[in-house]
Amino acid sequence: MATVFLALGSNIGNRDLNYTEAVSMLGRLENVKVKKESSRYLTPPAGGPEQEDYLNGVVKIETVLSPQELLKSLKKIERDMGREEAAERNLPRPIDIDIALYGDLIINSEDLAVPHPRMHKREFVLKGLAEISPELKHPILGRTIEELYKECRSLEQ
Ligand code: PH2
Ligand code: MG
Ligand code: MG
Repeated sequence: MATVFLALGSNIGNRDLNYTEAVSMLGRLENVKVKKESSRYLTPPAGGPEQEDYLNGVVKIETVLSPQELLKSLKKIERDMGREEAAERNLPRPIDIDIALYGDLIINSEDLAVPHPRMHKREFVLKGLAEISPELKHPILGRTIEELYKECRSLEQ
């Protein structure tokens, strides 16, 4: 059984409703248990064209699915919720579900990088993670989420 932290974001349509729907779809996945949810917060878009603010947050799950199996299920939820195959990165979307951390696994395959390669620089991921699990250590950087969050915040000010 692995503990996994998912970073969610919505910036099209009714963002809160999209987010709620995604969490309930996660909960209906076989072999996935939703354990905890951070608060949800609005954040300005990082990268990409001009677009709406994102509603972001973090969800902690437990699963026996492998990282690849989990990724497949997450992509299916994104598609089922109307996300289209994008030619470009960082386009607006009804829901984005990224694997931020999968236990302390380090994965660098063609379609999946875990820990999420930019999570330690993204306040919109660290904020939710710090709420749920401040003591958790980043498996590559060896630093706690709380440290990374504080550093990220101080760099932005
Ligand atoms: N996701 C992105 C790109 N930019 N900006 C914010 N604020 N929130 C996101 O979830 C986000 C983003 C790519 O997945
Ligand atoms: Mg993303
Ligand atoms: Mg994604």
